[in-house]
Amino acid sequence: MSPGIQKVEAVDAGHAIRVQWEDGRQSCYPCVWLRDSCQCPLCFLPSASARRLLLQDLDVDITAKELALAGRKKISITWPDGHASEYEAEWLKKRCFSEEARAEMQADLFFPECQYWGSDLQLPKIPFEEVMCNDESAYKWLCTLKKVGIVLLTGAATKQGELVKLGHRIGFLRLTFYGPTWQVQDKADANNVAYTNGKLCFHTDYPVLHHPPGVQFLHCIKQTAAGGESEVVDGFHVCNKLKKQNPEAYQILSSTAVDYTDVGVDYCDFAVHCKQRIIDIDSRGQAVRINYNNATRDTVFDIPAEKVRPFYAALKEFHDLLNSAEHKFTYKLKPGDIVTFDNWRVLHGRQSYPSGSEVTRHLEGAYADWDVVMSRLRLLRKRVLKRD
Ligand code: OGA
Ligand code: NM2
Ligand code: ZN
Ligand code: ZN
Repeated sequence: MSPGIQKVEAVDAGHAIRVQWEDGRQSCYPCVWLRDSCQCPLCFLPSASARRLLLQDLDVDITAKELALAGRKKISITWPDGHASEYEAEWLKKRCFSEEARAEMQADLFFPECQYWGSDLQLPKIPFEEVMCNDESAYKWLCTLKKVGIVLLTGAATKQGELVKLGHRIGFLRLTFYGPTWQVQDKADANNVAYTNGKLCFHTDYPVLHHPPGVQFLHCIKQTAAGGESEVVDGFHVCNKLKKQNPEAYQILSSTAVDYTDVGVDYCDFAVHCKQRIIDIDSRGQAVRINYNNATRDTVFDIPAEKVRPFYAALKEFHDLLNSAEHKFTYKLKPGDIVTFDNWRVLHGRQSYPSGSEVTRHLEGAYADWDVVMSRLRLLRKRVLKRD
């Protein structure tokens, strides 16, 4: 329950109002924002939770003509053209513009909590069946996936189709040129290095797409006796280390646009090209997405010749940190395991395994977008914690 309102008054030459709360705090709201956020049926469509008001009808310099407090829980504003707006105390409190209140709201919306890990990772595990039929378990799964970046679901059937079910559980899967789901096996004339028996160094999937898949699922249907171990590393944790230890390498990898290419046929024919920085950073220089697959990094390299060697030197530094014993976690998938991980954060790889005439190893893979996963996470939280 938010506190009641003690007093409202106009400030900033009428361009804003100040609310005095009963707990002694105060909040300021610009009039242009208040008018823009009017919740009346003319300005807002509740069935879509969306604004109907058009920007052309908004006066940036608007001031309130009349201001009234209705019983401590609501304020009413009459605008110069006679339009009337009402705002609930609780609604206003959540939208307070103070740095503290904004940080709280952003944390509530985006689940920013992040637990870094290295070789000491305690791989979180949840039974597949629980995630499928129990909302608390599904909530725990997605919360942990967001926070830790990796969760192992156990006990799925050892046949294709389990990831389609998981896709329905969250909403829908991300279709790519490799199909709605895809089969990781040693294939003749492989159209991707993943479809061989070779070692895969740490990579994120699909940096050749401008919006790489945010979440990846790998379902182990069959596992080889020798080799085929999985490796994962916390890319954000390693980026923090690189930034400290070698700021120049970090600067190069977070600013150089690298060409990626993927050409072939699978779900349909494709010729995909893209430029990505290997380390995408936010305005504070913090890594927010790793875009790195050495296999699809193009031989076309759109930088001046003198910058090429420094780039490779920086990439080697990153590679060495990723592969240091301190940072990487090794495990082996068992049939029925589904590893789910943040493909923007966690780099993954596998050891090579012997080739043969029969299929000795088979993973089914699929992708989802973070928007879809986060949407399900918010809805599950609402239901599990009975919030609104
Ligand atoms: C892939 C991949 C891992 C594995 O298909 O992109 O990383 O264990 N596979 O085969
Ligand atoms: N597969 C596994 O970036 C990549 O090419 C990742 C994608 C073939 C769907 C591999
Ligand atoms: Zn209105
Ligand atoms: Zn991969």
